[in-house]
Amino acid sequence: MTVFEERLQRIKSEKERLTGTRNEKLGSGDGFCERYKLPVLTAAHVPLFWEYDLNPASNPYFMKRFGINAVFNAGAIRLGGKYLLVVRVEGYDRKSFFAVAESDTGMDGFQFWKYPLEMPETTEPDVNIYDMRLTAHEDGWIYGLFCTERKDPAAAPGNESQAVAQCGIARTHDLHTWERLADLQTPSPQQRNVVLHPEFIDGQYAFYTRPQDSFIEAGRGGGIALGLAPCIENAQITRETVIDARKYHTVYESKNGQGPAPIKTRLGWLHLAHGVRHTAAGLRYVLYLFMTDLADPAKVIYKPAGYFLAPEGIERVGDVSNVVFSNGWIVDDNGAVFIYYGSSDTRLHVATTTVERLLDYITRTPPESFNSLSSRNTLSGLIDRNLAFLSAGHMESSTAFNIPR
Ligand code: M1P
Repeated sequence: MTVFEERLQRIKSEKERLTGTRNEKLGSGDGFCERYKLPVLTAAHVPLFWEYDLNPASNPYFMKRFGINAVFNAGAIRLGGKYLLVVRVEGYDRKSFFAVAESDTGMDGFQFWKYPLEMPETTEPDVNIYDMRLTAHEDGWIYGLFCTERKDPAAAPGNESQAVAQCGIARTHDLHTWERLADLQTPSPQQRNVVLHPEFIDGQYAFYTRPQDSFIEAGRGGGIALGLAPCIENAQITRETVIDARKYHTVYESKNGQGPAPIKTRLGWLHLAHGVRHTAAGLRYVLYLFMTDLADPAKVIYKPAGYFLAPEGIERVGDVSNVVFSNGWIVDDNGAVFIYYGSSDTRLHVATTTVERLLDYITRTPPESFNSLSSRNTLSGLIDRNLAFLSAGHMESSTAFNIPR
């Protein structure tokens, strides 16, 4: 057997095993959602015919000719009975592009479409594009908003890192054919994590933005803001109102960003977001939830303290370690929710829950109290109520809970 034949056979069967493996729920967790043993997509899931030249004459060693480094942060939508993800795929060359993967279950069996997605450009070509948020808007289009990154024209000579991030906008009906619109204009010098609200507000298109001073740091900016634009074709926001600000000593102290488009529920708009804080080991990204008023989407009405989902186990390690990031979720007709999240800018996972469970979480988890004493008192309140409940004989025997005297 030639090197080509041996490697082809081995890699082919590894891929078949990977895509054919069913996912399994992990242990009891915290009750907010179920997490799964396997990522739903990794770099190893891309089709063989993307990375390898299949002709033994031009690829005798069966080498990769276009290596894929990572597959992560995905926009998500349910369409034609399928769970569809618009995934951020990053090559060995560091460039990201989008590719659609579909599954019948939403938890496993994701298969990439034949070609990566072809995103048209504006007159100012993108250098790097990533993190698409999909919104099925009430105007009838499906919008994909994403980050478009270009070198900062104001960068000093020799500075090859200074970049400008802005919000690219494209629309489609089927995820196959895309119409690119002008990039969003806002008063902020940088924009990432921009998301289109699914309904008009005051007859205008509504965007969640993240005003930001520089490419990485929020600077004087930061916080999740809401801004309105009269049209989408040349969308321009003149005022960004911060609705969920950064705050000292919280999990979103350094910066935060809207995740996918919010879900409309009977109690309010349910938002998933990421919060970032500095640690001695670098930045730590976690996911949190908050809810805004149906009548006034700029008003936060519930916001549990702390994180909803933080990186665990293997999720903590990758190209940018200690990161979970979500820009896609799907709600089924039966209220099941599929949350897709990237870990450490390397792979993509799913967590499942239901709208009712999230409403319970958001309304019954204590809000942030901003200092240790109040936090300790919140916990004491729960202990008091539990002990009173047990001593009233509502549960078998308090000894079963190992309560010290
Ligand atoms: O590397 C972590 C994340 O960093 C960015 O998010 P933010 O703008 O909030 O810092 C994005 O590049 C995101 O893709 C990435 O996962």
